Amino acid sequence: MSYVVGTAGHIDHGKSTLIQALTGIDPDRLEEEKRRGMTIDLGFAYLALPSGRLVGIVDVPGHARFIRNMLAGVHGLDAVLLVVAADEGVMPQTVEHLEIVDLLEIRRGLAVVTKVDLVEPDWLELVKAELSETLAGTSLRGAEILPVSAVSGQGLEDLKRRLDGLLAGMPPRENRGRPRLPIDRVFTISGFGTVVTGTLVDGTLKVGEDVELQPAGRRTRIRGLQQHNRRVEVAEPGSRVAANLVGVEKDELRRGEVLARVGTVTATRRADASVRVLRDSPKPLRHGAQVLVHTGTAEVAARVIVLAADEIPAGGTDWAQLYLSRPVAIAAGDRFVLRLPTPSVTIAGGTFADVSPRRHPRHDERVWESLERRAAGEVLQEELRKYPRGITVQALLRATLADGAEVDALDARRVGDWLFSPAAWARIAGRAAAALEEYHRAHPLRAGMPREELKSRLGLAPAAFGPVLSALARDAVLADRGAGELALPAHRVEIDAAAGGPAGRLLDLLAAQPFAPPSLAEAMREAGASPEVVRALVQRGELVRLSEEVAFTRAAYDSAVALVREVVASEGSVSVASLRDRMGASRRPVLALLEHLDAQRITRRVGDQRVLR
Ligand SMILES: Nc1nc2c(ncn2[C@@H]2O[C@H](COP(=O)(O)OP(=O)(O)O)[C@@H](O)[C@H]2O)c(=O)[nH]1
Ligand SMILES: [Mg+2]
Repeated sequence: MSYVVGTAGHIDHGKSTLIQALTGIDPDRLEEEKRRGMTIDLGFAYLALPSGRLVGIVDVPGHARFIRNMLAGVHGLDAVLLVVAADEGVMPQTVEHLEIVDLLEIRRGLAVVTKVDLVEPDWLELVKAELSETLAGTSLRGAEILPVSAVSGQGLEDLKRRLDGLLAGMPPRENRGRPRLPIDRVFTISGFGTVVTGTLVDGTLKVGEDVELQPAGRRTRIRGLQQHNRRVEVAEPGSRVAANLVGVEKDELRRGEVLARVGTVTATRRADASVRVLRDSPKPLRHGAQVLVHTGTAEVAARVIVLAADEIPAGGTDWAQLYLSRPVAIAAGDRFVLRLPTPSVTIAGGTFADVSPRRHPRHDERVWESLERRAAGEVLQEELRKYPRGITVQALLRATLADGAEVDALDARRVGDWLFSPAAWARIAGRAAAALEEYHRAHPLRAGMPREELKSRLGLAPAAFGPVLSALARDAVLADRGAGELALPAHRVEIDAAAGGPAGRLLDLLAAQPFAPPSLAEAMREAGASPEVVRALVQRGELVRLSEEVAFTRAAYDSAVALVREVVASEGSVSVASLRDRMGASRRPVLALLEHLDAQRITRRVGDQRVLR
């Protein structure tokens, strides 16, 4: 296992000198840094501790102007060395860096008092007391305070031993199979091409692996990996990593982008988060405030939507949605720091709870109750709530990084590949029933609503509709009436509410001359029957429509068919003329009947005769 430790503290307090004394590597690598004798950007070194434990080191600039560079360096740290010069004591960036460490909840650290060669023992005691007070109430409270001198070497070995001890108690880094390398540096090495570096979190990276760069979404492949100047095949989470990429130009990349396994991380412009405002913040965090979000190595402008109140007061913690000015690749559980742009000041920090949230109504307690459950670990259940039209199992697993077993434990309705929260399912069933009820009221003579119409009414994903329909039928919310029509199970077509209505009159008219009925149009007119009535009678089987113009009652039709069978049985075939004579009908209905029987594949035409099939 490897580790990453960072420095923090005011400018000129001896951070870079301390790292050089500990590692032999000058972290100030830029020409300008050497010329000005000050750290401007992040510096990197590495160290083997007495136990053999390898530690990557990130040295940060102390100057207030370069705070954004400092912020890009502190993500993913296992421990921090808060450096304070013995001759100056606690200074503004000592406090600001400590606030940032506190907001990021980095709990392991050592307070290193440097330059002890410059002060008297009494003074040193005062500085230590002041420092201990400054640490109180932060994530580094109670951290050991170690006096050192990079000049005399005093305390350096002790520091290494203490750091070793601090890291010994660390639990293994989380490995969620979602490796992410927030990029802090991009450079080229002649003969190799583009190299990016960063602190790897959440998973391992392998040489040869296909990866993508977010938010751009650009694909590339890892040609080589290095840790602490040595080639490795696999880089473990929680380590400093340099990755050599195939086919990407240096100019196409910048700090703040994220190298990730393909398809595991997406960039977002919206995130729900728990936000804590510093106790010593000069201002509350107001709803609508414009802030700078620092997360991973990214810095992005954002607007704060405070969900419950109009502001989060100094010292307070509350839920907010951050609306980012551009997409950034983040994950639930990532920490961030919020700064106000002018005057530039650190004001708050927190943890992302949901990185693909919906827009929320404000002042709605259901929103933060859901976020609270999510933060308490009910990620899958709360994620499911976001999909009123359901979500596939695969998509839900992708969104939450959960495994299949957790899906089985969900309180959810599963139909085929689709999952619905109980509320979403109830809503869908309710809407289906309401739509059918309305349809039956508007079209009482129809057996049911066309399937396609219900499909568009429910507005489900096309692939979800089929499985949902089967499940609704199983639940007896609706019934399939055949011919692509859906009805409430209790729906019955009542053709004539009262006896002697148009349907009865129509059937009577047709039955009066069963084989030579009046034309359908004429009979309908006379009976006052609408096309709906005809359709309903046909659906119920009381009427058989032979053509546009000819309809038989069921009884007439059945005996005509029987007659045809009888004639064919005794004579081998039947013609229009012979059947007309037998039925005592005119040519028109007989022709319609035989054509209908052909279409029904009961008879087959041979010349001007018909035989049975
Ligand atoms: N006397 C003395 N000077 C030191 C010590 N450590 C650093 N310095 C000096 O303090 C100045 C600032 O150091 P530097 O490492 O650049 O500080 P940083 O801004 O915190 O990185 C440099 O001139 C160093 O030589 C120390 O232990 N003793
Ligand atoms: Mg420095």
